Amino acid sequence: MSAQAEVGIVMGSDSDLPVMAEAGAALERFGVAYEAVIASAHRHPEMVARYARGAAEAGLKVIIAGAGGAAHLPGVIASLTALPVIGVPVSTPHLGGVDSLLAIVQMPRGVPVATMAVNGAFNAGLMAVQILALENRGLQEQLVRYRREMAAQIEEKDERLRRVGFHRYKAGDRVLHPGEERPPD
Ligand code: AIR
Repeated sequence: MSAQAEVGIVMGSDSDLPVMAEAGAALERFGVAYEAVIASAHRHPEMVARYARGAAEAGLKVIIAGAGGAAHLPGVIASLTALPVIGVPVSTPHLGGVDSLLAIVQMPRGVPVATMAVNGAFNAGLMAVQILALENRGLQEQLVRYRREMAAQIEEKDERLRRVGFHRYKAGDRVLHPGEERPPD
């Protein structure tokens, strides 16, 4: 039997999946059980309402909601549950996700949504872990290790840059200018 989900990842469409899967990846990294749901605030508002109203009783502790365009999903969910809601603005072809960002971030006083960067689903997962870690020592320790690993990576990159020099530093870490050849290692 799979573990009781602590985090619900809700998305407005299956087209949001490639972005929202990153939230799942972050939760998996920390061993947090989650469920993923497709439920559009506009195309199936009843389903969204049912899910949000039943979320706390179902054992969820945090909801991550991602949508693009007129992205009302996180706000609507936040209006129907007292669980913390983390919003992920998903990028869009016409307006690049600024539309999603503004739709999610400008919540009225009284109904907050913790809004991430455009396509910031990985950070949404991390934020959920940080919330759960308030009551979970094991997660706190994992978060400390995660930060240490990040810092160690930066030190490694810095060391490599100093060693090989500005022009030979590569390994996919630096974006080449158009027409620029990658120098040999
Ligand atoms: N969306 C779905 N219902 C309401 C909204 N705002 C969003 C989805 C997706 C975008 O519309 O979250 O980012 C396009 O959806 P689709 O299904 O047309 O690809």
